[in-house]
Amino acid sequence: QTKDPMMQHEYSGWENYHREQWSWDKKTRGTHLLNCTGSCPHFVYTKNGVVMREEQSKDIPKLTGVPEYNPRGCNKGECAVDYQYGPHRIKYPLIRVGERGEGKWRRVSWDEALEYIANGIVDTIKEEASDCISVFTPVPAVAPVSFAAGHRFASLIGGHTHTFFDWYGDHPTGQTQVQGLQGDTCETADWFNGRTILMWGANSAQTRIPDAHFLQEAVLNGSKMYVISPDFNATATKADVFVGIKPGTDAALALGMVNVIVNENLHDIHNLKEQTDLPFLVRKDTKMYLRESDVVEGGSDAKFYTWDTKTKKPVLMKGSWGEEPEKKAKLQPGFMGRNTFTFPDGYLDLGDLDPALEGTYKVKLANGETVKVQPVFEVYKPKLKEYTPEKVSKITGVAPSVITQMARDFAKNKPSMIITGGGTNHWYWSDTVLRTFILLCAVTGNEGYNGTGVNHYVGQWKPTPLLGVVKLSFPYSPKKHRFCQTTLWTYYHGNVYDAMENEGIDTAKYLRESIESGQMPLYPQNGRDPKVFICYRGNWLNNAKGLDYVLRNLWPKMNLTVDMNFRMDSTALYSDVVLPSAHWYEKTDLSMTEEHSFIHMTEPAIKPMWESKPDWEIFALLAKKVGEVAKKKGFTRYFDEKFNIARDLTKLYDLQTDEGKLETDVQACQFILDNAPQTAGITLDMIRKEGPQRFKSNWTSPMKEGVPYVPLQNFIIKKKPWPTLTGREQFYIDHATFFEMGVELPVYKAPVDADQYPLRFNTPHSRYAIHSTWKDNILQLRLQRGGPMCEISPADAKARGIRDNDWVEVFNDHGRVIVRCKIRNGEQTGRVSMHHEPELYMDLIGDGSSQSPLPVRLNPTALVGNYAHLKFKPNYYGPGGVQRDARVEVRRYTGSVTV
Ligand code: MGD
Ligand code: MD1
Ligand code: SF4
Repeated sequence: QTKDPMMQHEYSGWENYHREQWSWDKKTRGTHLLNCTGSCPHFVYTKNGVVMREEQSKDIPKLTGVPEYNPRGCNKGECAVDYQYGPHRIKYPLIRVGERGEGKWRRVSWDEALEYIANGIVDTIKEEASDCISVFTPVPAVAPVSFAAGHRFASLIGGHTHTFFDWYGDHPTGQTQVQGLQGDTCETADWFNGRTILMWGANSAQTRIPDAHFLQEAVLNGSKMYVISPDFNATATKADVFVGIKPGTDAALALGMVNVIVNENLHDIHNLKEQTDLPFLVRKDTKMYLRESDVVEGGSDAKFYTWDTKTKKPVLMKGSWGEEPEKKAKLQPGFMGRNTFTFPDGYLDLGDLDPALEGTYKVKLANGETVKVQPVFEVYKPKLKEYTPEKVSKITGVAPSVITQMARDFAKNKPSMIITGGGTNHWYWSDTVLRTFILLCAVTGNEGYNGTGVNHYVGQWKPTPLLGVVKLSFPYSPKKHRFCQTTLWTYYHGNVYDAMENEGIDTAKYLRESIESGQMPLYPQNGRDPKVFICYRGNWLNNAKGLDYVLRNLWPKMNLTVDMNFRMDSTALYSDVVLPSAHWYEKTDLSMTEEHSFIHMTEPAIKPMWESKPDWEIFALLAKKVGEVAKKKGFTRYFDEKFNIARDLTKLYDLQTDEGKLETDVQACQFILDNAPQTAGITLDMIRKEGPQRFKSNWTSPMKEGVPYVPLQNFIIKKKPWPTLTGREQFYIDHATFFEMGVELPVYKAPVDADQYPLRFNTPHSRYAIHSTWKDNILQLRLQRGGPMCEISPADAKARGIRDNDWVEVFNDHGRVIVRCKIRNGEQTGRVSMHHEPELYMDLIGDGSSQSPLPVRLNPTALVGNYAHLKFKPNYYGPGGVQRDARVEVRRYTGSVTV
């Protein structure tokens, strides 16, 4: 027997090196505060004041009957510490000395930098107006305290802040149209409960890394997963069936499935009658809903009828917009079109009523006229009949047998769910796509129960304790705050050419109507230009569609651009002043996501490095400096007529910190927890000691102990009205713009072909970066080709004489970007994808990013703001950033590049 020669060895000196690596003198809580949808709790280990490593905390409480969330993390998060110590770190305040984007800086003191910014702010208020000042900072679910810092500041000076959920293309516009909600989804543990799972336009194995295991576990447990995507993506490798669809044709596929389901009588008639507007009557003469005001003198124009098959009479449906709950709703939650939660349970119950879904009836109007009316379903039937599997197959490229099988599985092998993502949500007509997905669920009764629903995880959009975040962000109330709709702002001030005339759509006309009638807000008002732009926690120039228009037309309008960051990203590079922000392991903040139902925190493992400071502190210091500069300039007070507020800049610091009660980020965290019912009773200390805490309540369903959260139970199970015009899931929208666009009902609209180029341009999310973050991380770069690239099919490459790894130019009339080319078998012919795009600072050629060939395209349906639940509220309704509807050409690039 051989003896281990090392047995007797005493570890000392260098041999102890690795063992020492695994020891620490401090362990703190940490997470990564960016829009990755993960929100993974970590522990951070520190020794002698140096952060050694991070590791998943593995202490999310377990739910019952489903696999656990632990451990949660991804390849990027485990490199977070690199941004503390890496070469990217911004160490000191900087003021630009060269041209914007040139990268020439002067190191300055905090005092000088703040004075520079404060001068710009005070001069702008004095010479222009406070609404010329913009603050862009996204996603309150991630770091709500940092988020609130800039919103609070903007609120107090009368500036405006930007929407982001819509601008990022993440807002589920179709869900707001049908359900009157900003959105709500099941937490990902519930994926395990789906028996039929349609992974539709999302690539969870790559973009929901901490949660992808639930899908594989579901499949192992007998569930059937379809992956519907044009490319054979990472998630498709785990699918039972891969459905290779033509880009942008998903609505046709969904309607083909509905067609099969209805033809085979697999539809859930009770659900349609009780929960949807499909039995509501529509006038044949005007195509408008039959309203009480049509039938009764002095009747409401927001109460609607159905045809009762028992009494053979039109009967008013309960719960519509024209009805007030007995107990009046005090609060209007930001995620709902109206507050219907104070209606009693069971309000939508049909009782003896049997609404007709089909037929044509006659109704006598108040003016004595008799008109023909039909239920919405009857109006819809001829359209639905067009979507035969054979016809849909021609549009989508999916075989009729697959469409039929998928439809049967979805209707019969229940519970069934759709998981959807950017692949279907980033299109011009993504609203109609989502309406068809919701229809599929409503038609089969797959909503409101575990394992069901259309689940949309595009963006980390859900700050569950919303009230606390709102109170911290808007001290005068959100009603006294200027919210700027970012897509519209960029389109308008960037003077973007969208080429939509080629599609017969006059965007300018709809835009003018929307702005002039106050349906969508445009800031600054009174024809002024934006002058000051403060950006932090977001890389606006990297996520800006229409980048070339932005740099050419919008950016030069700014007298002052400021970025606060711990790394030099594209926006920082093009700024006048850059302020060093503390890293996630150097400050206190909270984190949450729609992907799970827990709140947790990050806290300082070490003090902010170099001269960096937490965002909360930076805005407090800026508030103080603005007060000082205002005094020096003798301009301290102004009257904000819009909100009737007398503003005094010398009081700004006291207001920003609420007289010292909100001086630190720790106080601000606790303020949020204390001021929302979902987190009442939870303290920061509890999170620190016990780990992530489950929300006490939630948005559209109750929380049940041990059970994964699913949304919509207040409507489906408790039968309260939906927050829409009709009080139901509303598929018919009788608004002029919807008629003009031909989308009063959910139909298939072909992707936009306004650009006369052969290839569709797809810009999905990368496995090796979270948006622009980590694109520059050496370890992530080593896991791939090491730089920006696009991917095309072998056939497209061959046709263009392109070899693997060639430099290519991806271009159209809007702009170009130059990257290397990867030839990928899994890519569909006719499309080019770019997962890894260059940032402006990567400077390969010196111009362009993936946003250069993408104009900003506003869909007129999202400019509507005068239709009951379709109205502007920040991140609730407004035009989205359309980033898939562009066509490009790719050709070899033979000029010189700097690598
Ligand atoms: P994408 O990656 O844009 O969306 O991530 P996802 O929701 O997964 O696209 C998903 C798939 O849809 C791709 O395979 C794409 O080719 C396909 N697709 C494209 N066009 C179509 C189409 O017309 N029809 C169908 N059916 N499929 C199509 C985005 C999500 O990821 C978001 S929004 C955020 S905020 C997070 N970002 C992020 C990240 O940047 N990096 C990583 N690693 N994870 C992330 N998670 C989140
Ligand atoms: P964002 O994140 O927020 O700028 O971009 C998100 C955006 O890309 C999103 S969510 C979507 S879905 C979108 N997708 C998309 C697409 O698929 N295709 C196309 N063509 N366009 C698209 N457009 C949008 P990013 O890039 O990670 O930048 C975050 C920056 O914030 C810094 N940072 C911090 N800064 C401060 N002050 N404090 C912090 O705590 C902090 N944490 C991160 C970070 O360094 C980075 O520069
Ligand atoms: Fe961090 Fe997000 Fe990755 Fe989770 S998914 S480890 S929070 S970067």
